[in-house]
Amino acid sequence: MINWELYVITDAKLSRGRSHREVIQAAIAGGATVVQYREKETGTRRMVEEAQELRALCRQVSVPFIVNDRLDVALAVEADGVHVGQDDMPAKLARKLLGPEKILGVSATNLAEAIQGEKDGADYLGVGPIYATGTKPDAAPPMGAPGLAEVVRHVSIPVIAIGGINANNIEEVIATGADGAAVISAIVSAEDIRAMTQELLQRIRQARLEKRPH
Ligand code: TZP
Ligand code: MG
Repeated sequence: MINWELYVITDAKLSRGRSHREVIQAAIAGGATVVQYREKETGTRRMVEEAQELRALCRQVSVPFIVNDRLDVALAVEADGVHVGQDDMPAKLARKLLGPEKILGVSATNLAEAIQGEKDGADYLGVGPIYATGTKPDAAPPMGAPGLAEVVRHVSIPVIAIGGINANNIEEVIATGADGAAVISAIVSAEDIRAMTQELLQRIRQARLEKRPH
């Protein structure tokens, strides 16, 4: 069973000059439960090197390591899985190439995409953007917590919310019943990455406690 609570995604441009290693080490120290390597601008050779480094780091602490977009890189570094968006390798083909064991994540910007992703063999869905975000310029319009709650009600695989999530709204996100939150800027741009990760995780756990029927 994977703990999806706090899924941290890399972004070299937003990391204030800190290396992926430095960022992810601090995020893991703060309690990140899943790590995704996301790189849109680097050449393949460099991507493989960076992914290999993070792969090793995550393996040491048994944190699942997922590669964004690039199935080839994910396979090359023996990542735990790959995450594909609506313009990437189709989920069904990704599943076929990955085999049944590896983790397949699919992005969904609305309910129809979420339902389709589940049908196509996704192990989890990245659902969003929930709120406005500057991190992904081509992101779909934000669906808000109500849109997320609707997805949660209609799928049975884990739902990881993404987009504009920070310490001010993460409890609202988790209160929808989402299994976790995926965060880029609020963590990788934080002055103290470890402290911010700890704070987000603590807020997630608080929100889950409050949600539990008593
Ligand atoms: N997909 C939907 S929104 C988004 C992605 C990759 C960006 C999330 O970044 P941030 O900084 O946590 O808003
Ligand atoms: Mg993608």
